[in-house]
Amino acid sequence: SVQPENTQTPSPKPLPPCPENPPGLVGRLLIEFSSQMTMERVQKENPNVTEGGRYTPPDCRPRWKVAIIIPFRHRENHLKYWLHYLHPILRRQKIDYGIYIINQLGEDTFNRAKLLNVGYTEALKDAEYDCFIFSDVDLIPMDDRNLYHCYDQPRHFAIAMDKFGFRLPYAGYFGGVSGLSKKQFLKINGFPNEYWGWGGEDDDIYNRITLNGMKVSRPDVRIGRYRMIKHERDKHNEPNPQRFNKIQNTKNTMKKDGISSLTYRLVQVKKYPLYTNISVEIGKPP
Ligand code: UD2
Ligand code: MN
Repeated sequence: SVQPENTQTPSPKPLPPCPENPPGLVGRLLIEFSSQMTMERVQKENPNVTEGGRYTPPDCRPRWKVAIIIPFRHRENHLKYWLHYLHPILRRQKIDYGIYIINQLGEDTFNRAKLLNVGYTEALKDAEYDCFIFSDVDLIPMDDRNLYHCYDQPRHFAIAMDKFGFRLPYAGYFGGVSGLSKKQFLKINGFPNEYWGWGGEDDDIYNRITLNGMKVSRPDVRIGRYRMIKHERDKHNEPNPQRFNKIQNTKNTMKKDGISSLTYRLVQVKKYPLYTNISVEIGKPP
């Protein structure tokens, strides 16, 4: 008689958890912006990234599912460098991640923190992320030991930037690149929506963290080094004259202004090979 064929597919071998210190890291990196960059080149360099800028390590079970959120308008050239440098770094770090570019439509005043709230919301519609890293499009880490995942406390990654002489500019500085777990983000009601124009929103976020009984965690100063691509102040992102007043009032404003009060109009979600672009209308200052 004929043996019935075994049609069951064998269940895949469970992968080991990804190592806490990934062995493929290289440490200090050479970062420069003088050679010209094209998206075609960056795509060729990163064949393992899947549509929408998603990646998961093939050989281990990642500890975090990380959404990387980038506030954006008219910075296409910076984005190419960011993708060129970050995809390989994140791959070596053995992180499960997705890249989300949050593009503010129109020419009204820029609002970085509100775009970051939009990114949090939209990324969660795409996958079950438990960690959110918020990065300027022009900031490149100079050391891949600066691990892009979440920590026991809200994380500030960009602590030693070239433009500040590789030092923290002040103790409560939280700008550039930061990361919060979903739980930490919700605990502070997300970020403020009411900072239009340049400045202050990062200090408000710092206040939210400390006022909610958390403290900021940071890498070693030799590792948390960054280069910022040199740029002029953008149009429609003038310094916000209200910022000094507003950061005095975080305690009163944070409960009502945040992820709980976020409104916006989603116009388009488009998955490119190396990132997901989310175009939104977020209104204008009152
Ligand atoms: C600093 C902080 C930044 C933020 C900002 C004040 C550093 C390195 N970063 O950045 O985190 O707190 O001050 O708001 O100190 N953007 C666009 N298009 C625009 C305007 C801004 O894409 O027209 C995005 C882009 O991702 C940019 C980010 O917003 O990197 C911050 O704006 P910036 O680079 O002009 O401000 P900067 O370098 O002073
Ligand atoms: Mn910048």
